[in-house]
Amino acid sequence: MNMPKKTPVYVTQPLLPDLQDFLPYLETIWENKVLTNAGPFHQQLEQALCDYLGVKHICLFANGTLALMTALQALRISGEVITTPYSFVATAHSLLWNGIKPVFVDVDPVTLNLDPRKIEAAITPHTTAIMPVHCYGQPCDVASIEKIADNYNLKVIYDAAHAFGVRHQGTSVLNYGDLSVISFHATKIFNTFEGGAIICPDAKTKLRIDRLKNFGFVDEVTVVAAGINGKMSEINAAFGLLQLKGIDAAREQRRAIDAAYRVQLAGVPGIHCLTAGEGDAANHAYFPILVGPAYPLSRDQLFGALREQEIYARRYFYPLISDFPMYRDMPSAAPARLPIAQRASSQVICLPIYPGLADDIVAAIVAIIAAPFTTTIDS
Ligand code: T4K
Repeated sequence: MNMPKKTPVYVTQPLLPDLQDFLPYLETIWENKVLTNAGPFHQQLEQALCDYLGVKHICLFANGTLALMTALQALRISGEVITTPYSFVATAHSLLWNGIKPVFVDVDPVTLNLDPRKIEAAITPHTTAIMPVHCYGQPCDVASIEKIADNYNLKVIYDAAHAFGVRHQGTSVLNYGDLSVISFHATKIFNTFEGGAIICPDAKTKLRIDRLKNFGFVDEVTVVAAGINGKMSEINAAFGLLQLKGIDAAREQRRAIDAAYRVQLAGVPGIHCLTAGEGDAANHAYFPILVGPAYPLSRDQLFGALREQEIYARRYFYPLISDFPMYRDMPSAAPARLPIAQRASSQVICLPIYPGLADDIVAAIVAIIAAPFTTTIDS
C-alpha cells in the first residue's frame, strides 16, 4: 500500500510549545537562582492546575510513580490492596515498593476498568485499600467503588495517570476517592517532560504529602516521617505553566482526531472502539481499538502490518501486569481469574493520537486496518 508519508508515526508525540516562549521562564530561573524546593513556579503551577482542573489541592511531583508511592505512604496503607491487572506496571509497582501485596481483580468488559462487582470477593482481613485506574482516561464506576470502600472501611486511591481534564457527572474525575494521582510524563496529554501530582481534598493531607515528598522535613531541624525526594523542579513547573496556555487547543485537536477515527473505522468489521460513558467528558488521551474475532487478522498480525508501514501503535496494556515475573505467582494473578483482562490484553491496539497528527495519516492508518477487506474486493 502506498502511504502518503515516509517518516515513522508513533503512538504519541509530546506537546511542545514554541521554544522562544520558554526562554523568558528560563531567564527568570537564572535570575532568581531558585531551581527547586517549592519555588515560585512550583507554587504558581499548583494554583493554575487547581483552577484549570477544578480541584482543591495539588501536590506536584517529579513523576507519577513517585506520586503513587507517596500517596500510599500518606494514607498509611499496608497489607493488601485491590487493583487492576490492566494498567501500566507502575500501578502495582508502587504497591510492591511500599511492601504492600497487590490483589488483582478482573476488569469490566465495557470500560476495561476494575469491575466493582468482583471487588468484594477479593476483600480479606488484610485489605486496606482499593487502587483502581481510570484506564485511557475513562472514569471508573466511582459510585460503586465508593460504596464498597465505605462498607468495608477501605481507602480509595485512584491511579488517574491518564485522566488529565476528564470530567465525570459534572466535576473533575480527580475529585473522587481519598486521593488521585496523575502523570505529566512526556507521553501524557499535558506534560512537564517528567512530572506528576497527587490531588487531595483537604489542606491537612496536602501538608502531610508536601512533607513526605521533601524527606519528611517540617523545618530545618525537624523531620517527622521517613519521606522521599519527590519534588518537581522549577524548570518542569515553569514548562507546565507554559503548556497550560496551549492545552485547550491541543485537546480540541485530539477530539477531532478521535472523531475522525470513529467515523472512518465504523464500517470495519471486528474493530471495536471504546466509547466514553454517559455524563463523562473525555480527554482523548489514547485511541484504543479492540481487534475482535470478526476481524480477519489477529491483533498481533494487524500490529505487525502497521509496523511494516512505520506506524508504531502500542499494545497498551499487553502483557498484563499480573503476567510479569514479580506478580505471576500470586494467586490473584492466575489468568483464569482474569479472563476479561486477558482477552482485552490480547485484542487491544492504541492507535496514534496527538496534536498535529495529519488527517491523511489518520486515513492511511484506517486504510491499513481496512486493507484485509479492500484487498479481497480488489483481487
Ligand atoms: N499509572 C499509569 C496508569 C500509567 O500509565 C503510568 C505511566 C504511570 C502510572 C506512571 O506515571 P509516570 O511515572 O510515567 O509519570 C509510557 C510512559 O513512559 C509512561 O509514563 C506511561 N504511563 C505509559 C503508558 O507509557 P512507554 O515505555 O510506552 O513509552 P515510550 O518511551 O515507548 O513512548 C511511547 C512513544 O511516545 C514513543 O514511541 C515515541 C513517543 N515519545 C516518547 C517520549 C518519552 C516521544 O515522542 N518523546 C518522548 O520523550 O511508557
